[in-house]
Amino acid sequence: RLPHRLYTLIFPLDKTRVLLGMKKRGFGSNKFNGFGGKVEPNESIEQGAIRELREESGLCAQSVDKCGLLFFYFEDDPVVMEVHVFVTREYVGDVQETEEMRPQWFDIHDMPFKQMWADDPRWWPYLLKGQNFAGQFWFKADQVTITHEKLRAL
Ligand code: 6U4
Ligand code: NA
Ligand code: NA
Repeated sequence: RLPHRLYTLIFPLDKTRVLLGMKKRGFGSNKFNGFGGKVEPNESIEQGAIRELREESGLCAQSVDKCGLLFFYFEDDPVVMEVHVFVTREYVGDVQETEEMRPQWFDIHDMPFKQMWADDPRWWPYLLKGQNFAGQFWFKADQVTITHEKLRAL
């Protein structure tokens, strides 16, 4: 079994919109995405999602809902990214730009998929329907091309 590394990915929602962040540096830079990062050794996965959201957007989530589990394989990297996906509808605080992310609200039905990871349009419909999902995506080293995928509702 390949080594896995734990990550979170969290999407703040209101009635019609989702808050995404333009990633300004590091892995996935110049893409819009939810907020998230590596889970630290001293925290639960849920705590990691809440912490990353606060660090990257300024929002403090008061509750989160698990919605998906994604595994990403890159042809040049033996470490599998295990990404736990959440939504939150209850949060306080003011949205602020950070060193890592420039936040922007988008209509949930008009997503900037051309500027997002290539897997996102595949599972976003499940998230919108409130249908939990699990997926595996195999990427080429270019981090753009998906060579193989498995995706199902849970
Ligand atoms: P550092 O700079 O080490 O603190 P950290 O914020 O912990 O980084 P980061 O930002 O590199 O971690 O985490 C990657 C983020 O990108 C996680 O939220 C998961 C997300 N992600 C990675 N591959 C993805 C993909 N194919 N599709 C997607 N999100 C992905 O939608
Ligand atoms: Na991050
Ligand atoms: Na981090």
